[in-house]
Amino acid sequence: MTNHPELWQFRFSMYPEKARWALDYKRVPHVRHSVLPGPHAMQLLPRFGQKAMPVLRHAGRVLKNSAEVLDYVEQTWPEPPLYPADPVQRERALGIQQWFDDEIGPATRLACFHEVLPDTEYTARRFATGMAEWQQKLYVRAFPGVRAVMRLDMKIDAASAEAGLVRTREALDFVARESARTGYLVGDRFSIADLTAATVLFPTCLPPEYPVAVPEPRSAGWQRWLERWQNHAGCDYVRRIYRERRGESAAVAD
Ligand SMILES: N[C@@H](CCC(=O)N[C@@H](CS)C(=O)NCC(=O)O)C(=O)O
Repeated sequence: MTNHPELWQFRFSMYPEKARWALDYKRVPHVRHSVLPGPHAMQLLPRFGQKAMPVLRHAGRVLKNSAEVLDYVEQTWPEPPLYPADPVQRERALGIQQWFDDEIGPATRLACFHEVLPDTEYTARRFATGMAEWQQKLYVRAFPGVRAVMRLDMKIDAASAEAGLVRTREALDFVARESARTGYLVGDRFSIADLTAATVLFPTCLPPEYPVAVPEPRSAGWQRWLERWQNHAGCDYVRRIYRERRGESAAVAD
């Protein structure tokens, strides 16, 4: 048994990356449990009554949503702060977090998945990053079934992907515009708003400091997706925030 916080995650995905980043930023030693799309439902549901991640367990508490996880992390390990001290700025930062969590994240994820899910071997191996070779091989074989469930679950089709593309552009425009004056989305310092925006946009801009290795060479679908956005000023912002603020892992097991 450990006293460290335990984080359940998909290694490759955006909302768990929010939680990892907050824990790393505050240098909180923690344990990560990595699962795969598909089998994750059986691992998470009986334990937590939900299958979406991140889930954080610590000191008898279970936090089940990235915003709740980040709030708990902020209250429990206040330094360095992710919430602005000024109440008006804090409200705005939390509002930006909510917009990215509830609207931009699901829409952009769906549009990106629409392009990358057909790349069976690549996408399966990317999801299974860090797992043993035999597990990766098995997962590649199971992936067509997993993909079908993902498409149904997230309602991924050409029309929803088109809408997701529009929202991705909207989000990139937003971060480019709002960060133009000070470099940050709220006030003149890094906050939860920047952490959330950069995280939700990492699969679109793929900053070099994104801490999970991705298989190379990248698949045609993902490459197409990345090339579509890489010259957008919003990606300059995402890359800069990662470069300056992402930092090193504080995990004791991953
Ligand atoms: N609003 C939630 C979204 C969580 C979410 O969509 N997590 C994805 C990974 S990025 C997940 O676990 N999906 C698997 C599932 O729902 O079965 C949050 O902020 O935590």
